[in-house]
Amino acid sequence: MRFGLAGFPGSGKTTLFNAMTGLNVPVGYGGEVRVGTVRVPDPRVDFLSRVISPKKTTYATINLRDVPGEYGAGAKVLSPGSLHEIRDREALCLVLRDFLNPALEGDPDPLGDLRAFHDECVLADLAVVERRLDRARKERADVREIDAFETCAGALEEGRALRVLPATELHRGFVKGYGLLTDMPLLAAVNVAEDQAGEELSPELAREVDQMGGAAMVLSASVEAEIAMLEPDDQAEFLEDMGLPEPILARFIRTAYGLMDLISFFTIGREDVRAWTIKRGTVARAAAGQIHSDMERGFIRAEIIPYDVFAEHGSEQAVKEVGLMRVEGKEYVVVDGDLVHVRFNV
Ligand SMILES: Nc1nc2c(ncn2[C@@H]2O[C@H](COP(=O)(O)OP(=O)(O)O)[C@@H](O)[C@H]2O)c(=O)[nH]1
Ligand SMILES: [Mg+2]
Repeated sequence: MRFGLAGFPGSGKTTLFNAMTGLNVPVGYGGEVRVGTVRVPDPRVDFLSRVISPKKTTYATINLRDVPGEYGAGAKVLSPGSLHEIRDREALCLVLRDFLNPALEGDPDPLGDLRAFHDECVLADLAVVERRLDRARKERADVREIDAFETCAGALEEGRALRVLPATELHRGFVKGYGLLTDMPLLAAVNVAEDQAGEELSPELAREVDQMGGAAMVLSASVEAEIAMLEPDDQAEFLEDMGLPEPILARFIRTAYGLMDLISFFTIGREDVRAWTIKRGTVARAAAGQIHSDMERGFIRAEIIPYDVFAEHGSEQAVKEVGLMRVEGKEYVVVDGDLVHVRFNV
C-alpha cells in the first residue's frame, strides 16, 4: 500500500514519518521527498513462518512518502509540486496541525486546513477531468468513458469528493490511472499537542471528514516519535502513562485497513511464506492476479485452507488428511486469513 503524507508546512508530516518508519530524518520545513517502507506486523505470518521455516518470509508492507508541503499562491494553498508528488499514491494521509507551532503565526485550525486541502484537491481533479473530457469528446471516445468523466465533473463542481460516489454512479474503470486525489482513500491525522495525545476527535472534524468519505485519527506526532525511539519494554510503559492503547504504526495500519476494507491472505511453501493484501470481496481469480498475472490468466482453481484450520492441525498434509482443504473456483470470495494455493495453466 503506497501512502502519501500530505499537509501544510509545519503540520508534522516528517515527525509522523519518523514515528512510523523509525527513521530519524530532520524535521523543519521543506527538505526533500522521503520514502520509507514499514512492515505490517501480523502474528499469523509469524506463526506460519515458524512452523514452515521457509527460506523467505514476506510481510505486507506500507510505503510512505513524506512530501514537503510548500505553500502555493496563498496562505492555504499547496504548491502544484506538492500535489503532484502524491498523485501516484494509492491513499492519502493528510496531517492536520492542531498544536501551537512557535514557528508559525496564528492558532491551529485543523478544520480550516482540512477544507482548504479538500478544495484544492477538488480544483486539481477538475482540471484533470476537464482536460480528459475535452480530448475524449474530440476523439469520439467510448460514450461510457465520456459519461464517467461527466459524472466526475458534475460531482467536483458541487465540491464533492469522487470517493463518496458509489460504484453504481461512477464507472471507476475509466477514471483509474489519472491519480484523481479526491478519489483516493483519505486518512486525516489530527496532530495534537503532547498533553492531548489521548484525546478524542472533535465532532466537527469527524463530521467533515465523514462527508469527504474519509476516516480520521487523533495523534501527537512528537509523542509518537519519542515512543518509536524507545526500547520495547519502555515503550509499553510510556504508552500506558500517556493513556495510549498502542504505538502509532499499529493504530495507523488498523485504521487504514478499516478505511479501505483490506484483508490479508497468505501463500505458503518451502521457498516463502507471504502475506498479500486485497480488498474484502475480491474473488479468487483476481487475488491470484496479485501474485502473478499468469495465475490470473491461466486460473484453474484455488485450494483453500482457513488460517485457523491450519493453526489447529499444524501442516498442509494434516489438514488434507482430515479433509478440511477446500477446492474453490474463480468466483470464490477470498476470506481474511485464507491460505491460498492457486492451480493454473498457461
Ligand atoms: N508540540 C508539537 N510539535 C510538533 C508535533 N508534531 C510536529 N511538531 C513540531 O512541528 C515542527 C514541524 O514539524 P515537521 O514534522 O517538520 O512538519 P512538516 O513540515 O509537516 O514535515 C517541528 O518543530 C516539530 O518538532 C506535535 O505533535 N506537537
Ligand atoms: Mg517535513
